[in-house]
Amino acid sequence: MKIMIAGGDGFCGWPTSLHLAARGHEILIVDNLVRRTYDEELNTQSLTPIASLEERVRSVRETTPWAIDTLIGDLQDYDVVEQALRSFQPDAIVHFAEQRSAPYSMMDREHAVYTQVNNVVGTLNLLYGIKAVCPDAHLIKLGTMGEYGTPNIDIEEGYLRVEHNGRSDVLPYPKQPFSMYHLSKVHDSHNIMFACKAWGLRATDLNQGVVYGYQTDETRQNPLFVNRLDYDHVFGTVLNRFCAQAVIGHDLTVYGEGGQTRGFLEIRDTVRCIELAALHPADQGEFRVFNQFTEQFSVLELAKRVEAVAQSLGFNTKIAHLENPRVEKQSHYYHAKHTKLLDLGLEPHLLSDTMITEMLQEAYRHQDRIRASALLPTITWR
Ligand code: NAD
Ligand code: USQ
Repeated sequence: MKIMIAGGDGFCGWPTSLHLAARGHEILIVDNLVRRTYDEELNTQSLTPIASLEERVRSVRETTPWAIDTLIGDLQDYDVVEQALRSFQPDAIVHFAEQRSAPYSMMDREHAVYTQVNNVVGTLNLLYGIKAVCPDAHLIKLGTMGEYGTPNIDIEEGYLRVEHNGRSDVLPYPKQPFSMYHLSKVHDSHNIMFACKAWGLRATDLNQGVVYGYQTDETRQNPLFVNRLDYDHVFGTVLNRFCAQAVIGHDLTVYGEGGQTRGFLEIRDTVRCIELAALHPADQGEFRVFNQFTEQFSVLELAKRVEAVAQSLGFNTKIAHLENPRVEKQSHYYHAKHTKLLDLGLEPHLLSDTMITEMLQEAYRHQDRIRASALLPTITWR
């Protein structure tokens, strides 16, 4: 297949590009490299030293038979989107290219507006571009489990059967997102659903949980293929942050009670889920929703897992309960369905002590790159 990967220089996009290219698909990465400029803005960097996109792709060409091409451009610019679609004529478009940090979106008005404009306009341009150029192509869009929030009933995969005043219907599952960023994903979902209904496009919204880990079989093959690993309070996701904190003797930063429960998955399952969605496209006119995670944990459970493994390796690790900078329920019911990707053949890599050990060892190897002052949260929701 010809697969365009918007956001292919990012944390999920780069290993997905490698994974799909290694399976014989022809890849076009479209990315404006803005993730690298957020690092400059925030005075932080990936825990792992990463090559430039140019170096990454050059070394792919020099050392593998894989087909990866690049186009540096912004999805907010419709001409870029249309040019990419016209020249490449993709069978599938995987859309990762958004500002994805909840704290970044909550910094101030400017960052909230930037996040929502970047994400909503980029997705709208893609929808109009697909309609104009390749209406049969399958849009695989990264949504997020945080679109649903934490309702006191089971979370379904996208849709809920509702009985009301003696009638019943299957309706989009109610959305109660956690941040201005998560809201941008809700807006995207509505726009994509409308485009499928009105223009007959085909799309899969992958409501992904929190991703941990960073290596896949392909990123391990060459030091220039290594993936980024964020540990800072703005872009680091919780388990990856805990591993970085443990190796420099920083307390594990549990926000509030730590009863916040989320769906999680390892990056190796992210790339496989995208592949499964691409191999089994949505029907023409269908807006399909999968919940993309493999296990659910509370934040405190994760902190205890990391604490135990880190202590067994000789680190003096402790858990600290910080005042929660976010507005979220800290103790709540959480049960989200996630069977559709398993039905397509996903074989999950569940969180193991071996995995946590590897993460701690890797963080220890690069501990000189950890800036301790980037660990404590300074952005509040209030
Ligand atoms: P990331 O920030 O590492 O990667 C996003 C990439 O998109 C970056 O390379 C960035 O330069 C590019 N980009 C952003 N805006 C762009 C634009 N307007 N035009 C072109 N390129 C643009 O993020 P990630 O962690 O790889 O996340 C990828 C997607 O998956 C996001 O949509 C995110 O919401 C979703 N997601 C991520 C996680 C997670 O834990 N990382 C979990 C659930 C969902
Ligand atoms: N948390 C802590 N301590 C920390 C960091 C986070 O207790 O040091 C808590 C947060 O308060 C939250 C939970 O851990 O309750 C998850 O936070 P996170 O920063 O790991 O993840 P989140 O902000 O939800 O965002 C990440 C990605 C985002 C993606 C989302 C999936 O950055 O792109 O959409 O995970 S989900 O959470 O399912 O919506």
